[in-house]
Amino acid sequence: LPPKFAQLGLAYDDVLLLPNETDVIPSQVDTSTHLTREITMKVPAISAAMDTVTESDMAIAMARNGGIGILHRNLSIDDQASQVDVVKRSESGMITDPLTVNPEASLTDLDKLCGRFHISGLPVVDQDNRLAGIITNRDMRFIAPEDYDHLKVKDVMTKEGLVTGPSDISREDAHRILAQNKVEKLPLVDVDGHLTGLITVKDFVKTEQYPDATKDGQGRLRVGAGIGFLGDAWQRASALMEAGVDVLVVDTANGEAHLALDMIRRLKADPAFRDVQIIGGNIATRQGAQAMIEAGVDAVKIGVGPGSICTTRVVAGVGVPQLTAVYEAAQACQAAGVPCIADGGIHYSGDIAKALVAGASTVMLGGTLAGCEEAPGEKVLLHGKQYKLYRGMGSLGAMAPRGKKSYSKDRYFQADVTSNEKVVPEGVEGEVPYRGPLNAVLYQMIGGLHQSMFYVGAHNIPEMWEKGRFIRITDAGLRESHPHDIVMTAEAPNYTGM
Ligand code: RVP
Repeated sequence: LPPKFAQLGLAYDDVLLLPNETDVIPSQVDTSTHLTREITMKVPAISAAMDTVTESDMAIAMARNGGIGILHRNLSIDDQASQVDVVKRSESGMITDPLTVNPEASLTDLDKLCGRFHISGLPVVDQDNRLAGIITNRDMRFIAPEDYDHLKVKDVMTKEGLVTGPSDISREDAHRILAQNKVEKLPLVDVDGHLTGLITVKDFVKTEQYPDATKDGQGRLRVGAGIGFLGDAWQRASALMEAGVDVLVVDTANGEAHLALDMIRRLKADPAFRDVQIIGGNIATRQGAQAMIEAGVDAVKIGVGPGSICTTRVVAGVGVPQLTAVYEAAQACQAAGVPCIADGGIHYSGDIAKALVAGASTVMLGGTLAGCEEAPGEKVLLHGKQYKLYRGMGSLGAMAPRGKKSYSKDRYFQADVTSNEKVVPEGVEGEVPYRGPLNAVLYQMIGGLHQSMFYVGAHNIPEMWEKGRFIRITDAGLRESHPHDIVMTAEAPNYTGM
């Protein structure tokens, strides 16, 4: 037999960071980082591609707060692509292909469109894309919803004295015109009156409100999306790319699978995907990271089995304790200049710091964010407390949903199983406490990271890699780390118990 035992694997709870001499002020640290080779972010956090974590609301909130969301793929290609569209249209410097409405459309149709994209009004254009008017909630304010069906857009839109700007207007001029005319939307038109763009006041406000937002070159929020590698995966990738996705994540439980690596190679070789960054995962060893790098990924995602809902380590007996996995994989990644993502098992803000010190550039969060307002699903009341559903993508519910198609079984290479009873789950389903809006949760998680950076003496993430050192601890050390010998009587916003 060949030698069988690798090194000892360590989890986040097995270590602590050593304090250092420091001149760092926690509020002044720089947490900016690389998501991929080409995309940078101000906050090293990513929301997981899970159907109880990231849909468009979460992706918008994550990008506004300086991170990014990866839309899950347990839904049809059209639905996933339209979620990309919702994020990309949620705010922008200038919208070059604004949503529009036809003068003949009913107010019911208009209302649906506005609801879907969370917008308050639209430019109205004729068949030739000539601006005919604008319709906003101001025009709709005194119309009873019963009348929506028989009234048309042209009956209520504003058409006189339209305030417009030229196609090549500067941001400053646009702001001035909006302010002078006290309007919220500025359609841009060419010399023949064709609509060429739209600038809205909301976007100026959002830019001030969210200075750290992760945005593309056109000022639109960035968004990622998960894809597979079997069946219609290529079609999915193409549809997402056309909708404007910034990052595709080839998402599998075993990134060393040849099919996943082939998908990455094909995407990287195709000039059509030139502007889309490709993340590959998950792997948990140095050799796994190396395979991803050789396939050409723009970032490597690390984690086999650390997820809070994951049973891979018991069902298959496979995995690597996450701190060691990150440290090992990061050695290959850093040598190749490819950022890596520590995915799963992050419970406390201190774990984010440990993942970064081990060599990661960012962390991916599932369970920590599933309780947020912006995560999909309703709140449920259990024993007088509010909870939200959280489930593994390898759980029975996600791989064999009753009466629905599962689009993500292939993450666990179970695409060919036809009977639901024959699914072998690698995850569980449950509830996590409701935690309110994402910005409050991230504030605590990233605030904790700022404190870590102060203790470590790191002004930025590369200094975390350089200066951070771990000390291994025992069970007694772990017990000592958590609150002890006290009955907690108040909930802390950043501590949920051991
Ligand atoms: P956590 O943040 O600890 O809840 O872990 C989230 C991660 O767990 C995901 O990003 C994904 O890599 C992994 N996952 C998702 N589903 C399952 C499963 O069913 N086993 N695991």
